[in-house]
Amino acid sequence: MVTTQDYDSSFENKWCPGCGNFGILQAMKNALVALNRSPHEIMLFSGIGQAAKTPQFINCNFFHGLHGRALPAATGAKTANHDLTILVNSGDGDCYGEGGNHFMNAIRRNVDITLLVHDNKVYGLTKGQASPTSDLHMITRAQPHGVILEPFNPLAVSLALNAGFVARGFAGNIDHLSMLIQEGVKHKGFSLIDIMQPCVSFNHTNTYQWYSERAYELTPENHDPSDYSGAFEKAREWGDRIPIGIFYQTEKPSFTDNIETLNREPLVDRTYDPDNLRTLLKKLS
Ligand SMILES: Cc1ncc(C[n+]2csc(CCOP(=O)(O)OP(=O)(O)O)c2C)c(N)n1
Ligand code: SF4
Repeated sequence: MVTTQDYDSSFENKWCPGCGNFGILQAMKNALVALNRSPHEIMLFSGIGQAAKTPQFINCNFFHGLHGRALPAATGAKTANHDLTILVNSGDGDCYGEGGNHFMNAIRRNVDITLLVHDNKVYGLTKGQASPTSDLHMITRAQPHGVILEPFNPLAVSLALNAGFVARGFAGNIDHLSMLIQEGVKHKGFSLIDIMQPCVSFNHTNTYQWYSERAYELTPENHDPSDYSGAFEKAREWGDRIPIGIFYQTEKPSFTDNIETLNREPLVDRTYDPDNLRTLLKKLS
């Protein structure tokens, strides 16, 4: 029987007290326990940033790579060992800015991984510059006259790219977020969970109170997750009311299903005969 203690790590945590990342960390642990997955079955990937430090605080396999580059590394690992349950922790800057190209192409490949974007709408680690999801006119230390760029809408973009699982959670609603993570992990194919994450040090607009006053849950009464057009409508809703939950879900073959040589036992479990490689290299020389 797996417990949350199995996932406790001994690394010292330096996140600011009250940071939304703590809620996401707890929701992840709760979800993995509810799924009854053991730490050795899980691998986490991240790039750079406060969000990207998350894998250090969970006791399981992890790979901490370059800024914006978690998804290609995760794709490689899933390709080599599709028995692993892979989750990616990324910031809004890391994923939609520096890693924007990888974000789009991971969706197109439909790699069977769960992407958690800790969306605090600022660059937290580098002390509060605007990020791709910062709201228009938001004032930051580096944008004292307000942000002049239109915000990136990750849910609408992933829907446009035909992502099979598109969801939004809130770091202040741990049980709901844990449910979303469980559904994302169970979904076969790429899953995006964009998470509203208060940054108590550098984002004084989108606070816990601000989100709590606006967030409402998608339920079977107000939304059907198989309704593609309805999902777009919900993805564009941002203001006095902000939906959280599963916006869209549809199953289709994943990246490893689509490649015949990968569509059996994982590559890591296969035996390797160096003579085959020598023969191939001879043929090519
Ligand atoms: C290629 C590259 N560009 C810029 C940086 C500097 N840098 C490190 S963390 C960071 C911001 C991270 O913000 P975000 O991804 O939103 O995560 P958060 O810290 O808010 O969780 C930046 C710009 C870097 N390390 N590498
Ligand atoms: S700067 Fe913001 S994102 Fe980083 S640990 Fe502090 S509250 Fe969290």
